[in-house]
Amino acid sequence: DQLIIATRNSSKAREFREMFEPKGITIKTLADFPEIGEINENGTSFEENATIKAETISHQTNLPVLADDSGLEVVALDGAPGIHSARYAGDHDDAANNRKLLANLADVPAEKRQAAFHTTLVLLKPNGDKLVADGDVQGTILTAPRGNNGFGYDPLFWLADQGKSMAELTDAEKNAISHRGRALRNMMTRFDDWWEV
Ligand code: ITT
Repeated sequence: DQLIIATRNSSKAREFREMFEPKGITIKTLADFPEIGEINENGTSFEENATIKAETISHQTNLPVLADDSGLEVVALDGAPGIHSARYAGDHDDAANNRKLLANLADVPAEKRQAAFHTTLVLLKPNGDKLVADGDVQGTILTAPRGNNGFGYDPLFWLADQGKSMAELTDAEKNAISHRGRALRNMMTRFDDWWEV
């Protein structure tokens, strides 16, 4: 059995691989399909964007596809960067995105820096059968980066319960509490029945 993970983000791909390979499913990523070009994620929600990615790739490969659309929602910024998280500062540049986030929150005090990571997963078969799952994790935005693991906004995302930033967690620790881990476990409760039919 094969499943394409619809991502060019190698950190995301690694987080997913750890969940599916134990089921005997062969994971492919977009790195295995260089002919698939840039996908225009022009939807207005996480689910729409994940569905656009999954449909485009499933049509081109005739294989089942799992697409993830995720992002950071900051309360004091009315939910920004949200679906624009990857290109918040223009290009897809994590360091520039983090600098812009810190600058936009410069005057926001500690008690008003609540944020959440969100993931919507869309799993799509070539016949159009679709499975959707969501996951969130709550935290606050630091005033300076901490930690070197993870990716994206992880160094700025503080987890009070852990006493660590998301970038100070190992992959396994992050999977256990993250938006993506939660969405994936939510999906997995329905996956086996869905996959067999
Ligand atoms: P693909 O579309 O190829 O999967 P991407 O990185 O562009 O890769 P998204 O469109 O879902 O993925 O954008 C998500 C952005 O949100 C990502 O670039 C990060 O900046 C941020 N993000 C998502 N999940 C994150 C996580 O677990 N930790 C830190 N930042 C995250």
